[in-house]
Amino acid sequence: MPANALSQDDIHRYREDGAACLRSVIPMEWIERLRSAVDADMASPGPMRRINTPQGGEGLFFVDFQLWQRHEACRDFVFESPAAELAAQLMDSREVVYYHDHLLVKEPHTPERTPWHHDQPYYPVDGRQIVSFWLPLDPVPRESAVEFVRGSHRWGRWFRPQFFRQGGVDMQVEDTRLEAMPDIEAERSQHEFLSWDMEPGDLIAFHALTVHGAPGNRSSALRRRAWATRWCGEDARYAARAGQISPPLEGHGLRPGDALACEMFPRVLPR
Ligand SMILES: O=C(O)CCC(=O)C(=O)O
Repeated sequence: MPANALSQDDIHRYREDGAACLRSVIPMEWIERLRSAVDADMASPGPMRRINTPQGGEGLFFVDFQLWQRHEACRDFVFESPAAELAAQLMDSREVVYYHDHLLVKEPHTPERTPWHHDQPYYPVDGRQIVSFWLPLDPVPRESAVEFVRGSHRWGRWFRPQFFRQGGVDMQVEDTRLEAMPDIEAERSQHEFLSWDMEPGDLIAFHALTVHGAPGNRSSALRRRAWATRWCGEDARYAARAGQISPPLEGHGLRPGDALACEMFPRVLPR
């Protein structure tokens, strides 16, 4: 059995439900290094940083991308932590390519929700082997945790991506597959939802088509720093998308149909 072996139940939950909380899979040394990197990033953000709190609003909903390119701890996490091996098992892929990362910080007293969405329509990537790891660096009680619509990655539907800034502005994308996101709040009784109380060291693995959203952080004391990393398997291919993508990663030189591995999207496994 490989080091960092997941249970069959965890793997089954991820594949069936589209989201699974993996307990105590990331050692605390990583969490401590990542906390320092995240705080350094917030003090000196990258070029794609976004503030999703309206000017003068309470709290702070801070978003940034590609920390692995600027912070050693994040880069080391990609290449040396247990994460890639977890991704390989969940996706049932020998190869793992690191696609990108996304920092989402909600400071205490931040009312802004993360709108309901799923991730793949934001990406110029086709394929079923795309897993995200939502890694909280602070304890996260369920009332400020991300919620997932159980099984929605198997609906066979693609929903129009929206920017997270409140008001939900649609991104400009031309794709006949895309439909408007249903009003998940109004449909609550029709779905089953998954969410968890989490401690540092736990992570949520979720499929790129699983519908999810998150409340604000109403806590008066607890920060909610979460670093989401995105990993692809053998079947992922670069895809042409007409219009906006997020994050807007360009300059990789890929053409539609290409396997992803390149300098911007490094192959992490096999090592
Ligand atoms: O942290 C959040 O509020 C949402 C996370 C999310 O949407 C994602 O990682 O795709």
